[in-house]
Amino acid sequence: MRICLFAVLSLCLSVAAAVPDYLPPFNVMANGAQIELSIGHANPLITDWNGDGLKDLILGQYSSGKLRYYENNDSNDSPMFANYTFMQADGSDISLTSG
Ligand SMILES: [Ca+2]
Repeated sequence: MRICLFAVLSLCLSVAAAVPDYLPPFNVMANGAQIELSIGHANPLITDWNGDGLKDLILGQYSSGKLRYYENNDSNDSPMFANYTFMQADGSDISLTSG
């Protein structure tokens, strides 16, 4: 019985340890201003898109289904994003339909 109780307690502790600790919400800035979307439903992705070691921001926007690319020009601890460009494929803006 002790072994079973120990196993249950160990499982509970490991589950509690797996609970993520989130930061409070904050505004993300680009080029000195808060990033705004004309319609909400943003889908952010943080990744080093251009391979320079700095994590960039890719933001899907609901209106027109385009993908914004914000290059990080500072550091991973204190990212600084410039104005966005729309991501392209074969010379055209990528546009994803909703639904
Ligand atoms: Ca980068």
